[in-house]
Amino acid sequence: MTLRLEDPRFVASGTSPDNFPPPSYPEIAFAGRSNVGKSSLLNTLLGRPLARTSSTPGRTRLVNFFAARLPGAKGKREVGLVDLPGYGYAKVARSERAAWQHMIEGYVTGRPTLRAMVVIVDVRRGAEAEERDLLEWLAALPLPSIVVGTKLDKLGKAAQKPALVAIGQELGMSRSPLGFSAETGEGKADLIRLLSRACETE
Ligand SMILES: Nc1nc2c(ncn2[C@@H]2O[C@H](COP(=O)(O)OP(=O)(O)O)[C@@H](O)[C@H]2O)c(=O)[nH]1
Ligand SMILES: [Mg+2]
Repeated sequence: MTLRLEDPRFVASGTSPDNFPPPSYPEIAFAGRSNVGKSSLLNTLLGRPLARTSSTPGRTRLVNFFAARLPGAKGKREVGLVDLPGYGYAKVARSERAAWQHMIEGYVTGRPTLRAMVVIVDVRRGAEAEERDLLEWLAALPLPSIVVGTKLDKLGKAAQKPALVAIGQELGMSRSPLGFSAETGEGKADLIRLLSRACETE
C-alpha cells in the first residue's frame, strides 16, 4: 500500500457553516495557532501546494476545504481535509477568541462526517493554554484528536525527541505526539496512516 494521497483538489472556501460545502465523505480537520505550519503540513500531505502558506501570521477567517483519495484497508476512498483558521494571532482580543471558538463549534457540530481533529503544535514553542483548552473540549466529544508536533527540522536531532515528550506531558497525553516536518516530509507516512485509520471508523 503506497501511502500517498491521490488526486488532491481544492474544493471550496467558506466563512461559516451556512456556506460550507455539504458534508459528504469522511473528513479530517486541522487546527493550530496562526503560523504553526498548518497549511504547509496540508500541502505536504496533499503532495501539492494547494493551501496558501505565509511567513507572516495572517488573519484569514476562511475555512478551506480540500479533498483527495486515501488508501486504506477497504481500498481507496474519498477524504476531505479541512484547513481551519489559525487561532492565537498576536495580541488577540477576547472577541476574536470567542469568534474562533464559535466558528469551530459550528463546524464540528455541523459535520457528521468529521472523523478526527489534528491539533498541530510547533515543537519549538510547545503546547500552551490554547492547545490544552482545545484538546480538553475535544475530549468531551466522540471525536478522536491527533496531536502533531511540526517544524521538527528546526530542532537539532538530539532535541527532537525531548521536545515531543515535553508536548505530550504538557497535554497530559499517554504518549508523545507524532513528529512532523513539512521541510523533510518526516512523519508524513505515519500521519497518512493515522488518518486512514480514523476514516475507517464509521
Ligand atoms: N522549517 C520549516 N518551516 C516550516 C514548516 N512548516 C511551516 N513552515 C514555515 O512556517 C511559516 C508558516 O507556515 P504556514 O503553513 O503558512 O502556517 P499556518 O499559518 O499555520 O498555515 C511559513 O514560512 C512556512 O514555510 C516546517 O515543517 N519546517
Ligand atoms: Mg495557513
